[in-house]
Amino acid sequence: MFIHFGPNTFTDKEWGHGDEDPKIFNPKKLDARQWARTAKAAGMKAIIITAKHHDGFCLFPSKYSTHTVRESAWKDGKGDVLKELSAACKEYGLKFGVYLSPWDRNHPDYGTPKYNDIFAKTLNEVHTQYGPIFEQWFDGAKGENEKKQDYDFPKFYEVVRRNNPQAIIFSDIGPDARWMGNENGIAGETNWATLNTDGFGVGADAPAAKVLNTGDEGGKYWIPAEVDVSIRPGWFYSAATDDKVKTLKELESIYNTSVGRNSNLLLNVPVNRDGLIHPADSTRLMELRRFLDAAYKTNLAKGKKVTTAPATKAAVTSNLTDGNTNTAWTIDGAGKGVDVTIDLGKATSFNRIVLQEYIKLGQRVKRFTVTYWDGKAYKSLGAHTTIGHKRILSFPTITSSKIKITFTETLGTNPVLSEIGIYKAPEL
Ligand code: FUL
Ligand code: CA
Repeated sequence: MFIHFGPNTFTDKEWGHGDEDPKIFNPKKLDARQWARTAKAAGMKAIIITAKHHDGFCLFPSKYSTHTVRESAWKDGKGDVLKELSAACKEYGLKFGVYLSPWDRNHPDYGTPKYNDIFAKTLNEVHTQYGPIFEQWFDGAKGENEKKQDYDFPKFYEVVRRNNPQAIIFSDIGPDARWMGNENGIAGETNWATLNTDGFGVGADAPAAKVLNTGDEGGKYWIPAEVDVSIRPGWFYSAATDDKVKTLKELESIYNTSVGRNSNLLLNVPVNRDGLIHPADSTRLMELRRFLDAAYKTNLAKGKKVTTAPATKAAVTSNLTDGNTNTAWTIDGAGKGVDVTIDLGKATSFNRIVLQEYIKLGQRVKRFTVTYWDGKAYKSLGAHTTIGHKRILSFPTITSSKIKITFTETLGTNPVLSEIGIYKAPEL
């Protein structure tokens, strides 16, 4: 879960100017355990919070700023949101991550060479006091006609690597996870986990959004996409959007275009002025959880017979439907025109097919088609492109006893798949 929270929550702004009175920050009922409990119940694995957004306000009492919780009215300046949230994440078995915006509209040194050092020190505070931190989120945004600042990203990365070597570093271009190019939750139908980043930077220097959306086929670096999107129209809470929380149908669609397109989903659920997640959001999250549990409870392909043409050994083909992502199937050659047929044994209704590459060996499938046996002939379920870690195909319910996946092109090497699942999700 992504959480946007700060002075903007109290001013109904998306981008604060940095000159807001810090006293306005006063979430009297703040309960980080409620956030963690909600995230956990929704099935999420981690929380990433805006430790510092563009307005420069720090949700922790940073030594390097005078615009922090310490200067706020909350808990008479003695509060520390990061401390409470990192403890709550530990309690609920969630990973804890932080967003720090390099663009800072409050700090007096922003726009001078001194700022890079200040930012590195601020990062260091966060990474030494609130860890372990599983992901460092660097935002690439900056308004027009703002002060110029050349960021020293190598210096920032060094702080993260030194303190939390396991942490994923996210920015427009990684180095570990990349922005997916839009804020609507829609990764490319073609989505390579690889990207060419030599000569590129974050923000204005990033590759075109279209490229971030699809990755680069055969790209030099492994930088999978992460999909950040808000459950509301804005990133920050506003009472004006209480009735605009995305519907279950919209959220399921986002799930399919993010998780189902070789990405991780980072769904933003903003905290309100009380310091709580609003019931409109938590209710929707629970609906989504219930839906996903129902949709993916029964894998109709599990244990079902698989044949391939050309043939592969039964012991290997059965790996495709054993429900275990650590066992895989492959076939010699470039995988052109290889058919994989799953025999369900009887006419069965379904509306989702989930394909997974054995991602430890990279991403290889470039094109594949899906057909299903309607009792007389094979009918098309479309021609598709990449698979990656997970590809979800969603379509109106059909009834069939057999599906056939045909690999039509790979990156010049054998396809390696760990699972093919078939499901019947509730209709929305
Ligand atoms: C953007 C920011 O400008 C938004 O305010 C928000 O934080 C979003 C996740 O990233 O670049
Ligand atoms: Ca398997």
